Amino acid sequence: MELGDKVLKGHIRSIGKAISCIENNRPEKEQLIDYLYPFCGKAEVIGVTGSPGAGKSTLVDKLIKRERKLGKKVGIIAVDPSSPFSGGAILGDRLRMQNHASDDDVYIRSMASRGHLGGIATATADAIKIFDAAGFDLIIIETIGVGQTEIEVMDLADLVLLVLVPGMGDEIQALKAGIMEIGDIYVINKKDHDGAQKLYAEVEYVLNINQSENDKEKNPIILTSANLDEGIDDLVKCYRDYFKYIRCNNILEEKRKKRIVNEINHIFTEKIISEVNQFLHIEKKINQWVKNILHEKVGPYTLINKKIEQFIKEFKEQ
Ligand SMILES: Nc1nc2c(ncn2[C@@H]2O[C@H](COP(=O)(O)OP(=O)(O)O)[C@@H](O)[C@H]2O)c(=O)[nH]1
Ligand SMILES: [Mg+2]
Repeated sequence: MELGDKVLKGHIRSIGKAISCIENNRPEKEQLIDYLYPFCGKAEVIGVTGSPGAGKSTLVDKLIKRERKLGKKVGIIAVDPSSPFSGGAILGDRLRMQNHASDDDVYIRSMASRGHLGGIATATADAIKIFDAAGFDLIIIETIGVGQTEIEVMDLADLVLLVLVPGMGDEIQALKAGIMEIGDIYVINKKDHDGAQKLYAEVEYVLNINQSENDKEKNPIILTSANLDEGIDDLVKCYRDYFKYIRCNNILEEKRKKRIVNEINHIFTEKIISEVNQFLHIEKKINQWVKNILHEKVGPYTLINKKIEQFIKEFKEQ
């Protein structure tokens, strides 16, 4: 497979082409992903999430710098679930990461929500495989905001940095709303702003009350000033240690297994639904069903159960 082979060689334009192929859900997508699959599993995946303006892109830029010094190839996927196009926010991100524009071992790709059949999380999962097979050592996924889709996207990472900043007010709301739980390492950025220490204490407090007595490994909290390049070495050391810890304790293995379960569920559900839709010609029938429910007051459960029964009967007779 020509495109697949070029991706395996790390050919940048082919990586771009391969990602476009999954974004547009081209027919050759499945073959491409499965061709690359045996070469996946080596890359480490870090997720970076937090409110817009928290400094995620600035931070990622500094992380790229550190990883490049160690000779690592770094791929960045900027995911914007809220926007149908790769718009302004992502352009800004590119600007903040432009220090690496001429470096062939850094590749930044943005993905918007437009037209992803199985959802943007599935498309991101495939993009990760492309980077992985192409020999990128580290893949960083940055989401634009924090919401349900972002949480799904963060499930794809081996380790998640949750970036919080003082004075935004919504941070403590986020802690309460359970968004906190998606973080493995808590980064309090803009430590040059007032309130950073106070936020540190609050985060520590919330983490303490949420952790059980026997939870030995605490989630680290790191203070940074991304634009001043402060605290970044601490952060890098912290996630390196964290990777070691999750590798040794089988946590990484379990995370990856859970991810495969999600992936199977996603692909399976999507395919079954599409098969059933085709077999039943649901598109053609749905108006009649609406009439049944609206005018004849047939309950939706009764109607759908009856249709499924019919479907199974017809299917068996086939
Ligand atoms: N004062 C201060 N500003 C920062 C810091 N980190 C980032 N910024 C600024 O915050 C703004 C938003 O940063 P950006 O990286 O785009 O945030 P993102 O939306 O989370 O990706 C930019 O103007 C950055 O220069 C920091 O540690 N301290
Ligand atoms: Mg950003």
